[in-house]
Amino acid sequence: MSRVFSMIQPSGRLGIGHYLGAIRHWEVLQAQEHDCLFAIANLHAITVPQATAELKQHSLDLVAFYLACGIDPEQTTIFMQSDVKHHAELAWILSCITSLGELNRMTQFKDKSQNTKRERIGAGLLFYPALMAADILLYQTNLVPVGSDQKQHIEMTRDLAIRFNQTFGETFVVPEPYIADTGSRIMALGDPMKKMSKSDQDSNNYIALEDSGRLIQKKIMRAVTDSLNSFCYNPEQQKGLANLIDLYAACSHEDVESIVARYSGGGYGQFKKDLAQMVSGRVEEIYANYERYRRDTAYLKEVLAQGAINANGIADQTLAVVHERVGLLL
Ligand code: AQP
Repeated sequence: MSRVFSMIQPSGRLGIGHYLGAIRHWEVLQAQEHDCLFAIANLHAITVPQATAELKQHSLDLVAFYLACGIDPEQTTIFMQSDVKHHAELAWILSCITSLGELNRMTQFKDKSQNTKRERIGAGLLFYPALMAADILLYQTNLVPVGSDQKQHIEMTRDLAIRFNQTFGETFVVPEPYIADTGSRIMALGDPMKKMSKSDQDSNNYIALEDSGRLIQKKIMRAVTDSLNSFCYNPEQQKGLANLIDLYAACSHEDVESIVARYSGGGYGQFKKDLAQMVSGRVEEIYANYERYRRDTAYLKEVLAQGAINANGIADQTLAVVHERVGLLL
């Protein structure tokens, strides 16, 4: 049985990208009876400014969405990152064996800091990958199911685990990324050059799991394609269409070739209509479950309390070994 760990930031409204890139794989791994831990990454969320009340709301929303997507607290540990203090402590220890050069090379850091003056960029944003490495290594994780944007961070986590083990003695399991072939990078509907993100200022760029069927239909019908009017999968020249085909493939579990074979020869309109219907069907199903769970705040807090007990139990053991290895104990 492998240990599986992943998390999502409560930094906005959850979108179809998070579901297809991450959560639906969590459910599959849970069904395969792996030992799964899925967290709410609230310490990561504050690497960029968050409004206090919204952060609290989004954190509970996310728990309800995990449950709505089929993550079962009877089988899986669901917890709030800040409820396990060891994340911050291990992040500090790992940051001491991380170079500034490595941190500066991270593309997520470059993307998120590019429009901010250097003196105003929070150090937490730069140290994000050290915290992420701590999150994963604390639980002796074997597999990390994520979207492809997180690949570089997982590689750095592996490097840090290997470096720590070589310096201080065998301590951490070196984790493997689990990145699916389809749906691991859903792009913005209005700008297929950038990833679909929950913090996008333009809500037409993403499909939120809270969007109504009508709104989803409107967004997909307006999604950027091209004027070639040739239905084929060509991510180089027809990025917008390729993104919608990826979305279709991930939602339907169908391969790209058979989707292209079905729609080739026709325009994009019917394809977009069918895609909208499929996406809205899945989103509405999740949202109906979500509403049911979200009404019961006491239950959500109970799930988190139990999750914190389980997670702290594992984290205690790892951190005790880390202290011993580094020499933080007398
Ligand atoms: N567009 C996407 N396609 C596929 N997978 C995605 N993920 C995020 N966006 C897509 C995956 O979802 C998991 C959780 O992501 P996160 O919220 O912790 O961080 P993020 O990747 O930075 O997501 P956002 O929406 O872009 O957040 P903001 O806007 O707050 O920065 C990860 O596994 C991620 O790969």
